[in-house]
Amino acid sequence: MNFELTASMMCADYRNLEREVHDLEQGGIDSFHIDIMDGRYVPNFAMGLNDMATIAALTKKPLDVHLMIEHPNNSVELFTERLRPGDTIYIHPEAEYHPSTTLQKIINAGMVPGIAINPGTSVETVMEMLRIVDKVLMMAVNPGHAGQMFMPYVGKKLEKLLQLKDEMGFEIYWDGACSLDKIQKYAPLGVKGFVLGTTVLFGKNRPYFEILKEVKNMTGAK
Ligand code: S6P
Ligand code: MG
Repeated sequence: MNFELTASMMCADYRNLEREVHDLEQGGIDSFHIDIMDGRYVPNFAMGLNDMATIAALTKKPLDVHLMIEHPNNSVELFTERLRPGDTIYIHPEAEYHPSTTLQKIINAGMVPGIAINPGTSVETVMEMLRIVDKVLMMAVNPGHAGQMFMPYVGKKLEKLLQLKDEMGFEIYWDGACSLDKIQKYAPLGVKGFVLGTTVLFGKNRPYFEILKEVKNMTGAK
């Protein structure tokens, strides 16, 4: 089975960010998930341009930037100019008047375009955008915080997305309350990647390499 594991860096230990990035990379993480929150689109502030640029400078692995901000069209260049070709930017379609314009800016800058779909957002409302994006971040919790409860009703939506992904040309990534059993269930069905936060990876007082090895062994990852 071939799938990607991404580290949710808002959960990292900021006392030594360099060591965190190094240890995650040594442990075999595939990319770094950067949650940007503006205190308006979501009721929290998390990570900023400096955090993002610092992590980008510390690793050659891809960055996976999840914009939980209002009207990302107004500031998307601040992100694209600090990222590298091949990094991903996800926007929330509800946060934008013309999300396809913003997605086009991301494409023109050489980044991978993605949308994040909240638990309460239907696939039908973002259908045309599925043709534009390469990645869909399926939120299994309401956006805003780490360590939240899994919303079981997203399972039905995930089934729909799995049916559409090949025809419409996108990959599905899981974000929020991602546990081992979710990876075991959904990776074989075609979910391409999983964002690991406090549920599996961070704050466990165990080395990251040990946890990541366990996740890979128990899920048959290559
Ligand atoms: C939530 C955010 C996520 C979380 C991550 C935390 O708004 O987009 O990326 O940081 O999912 O994981 P966990 O396992 O603590 O829920
Ligand atoms: Mg996220």
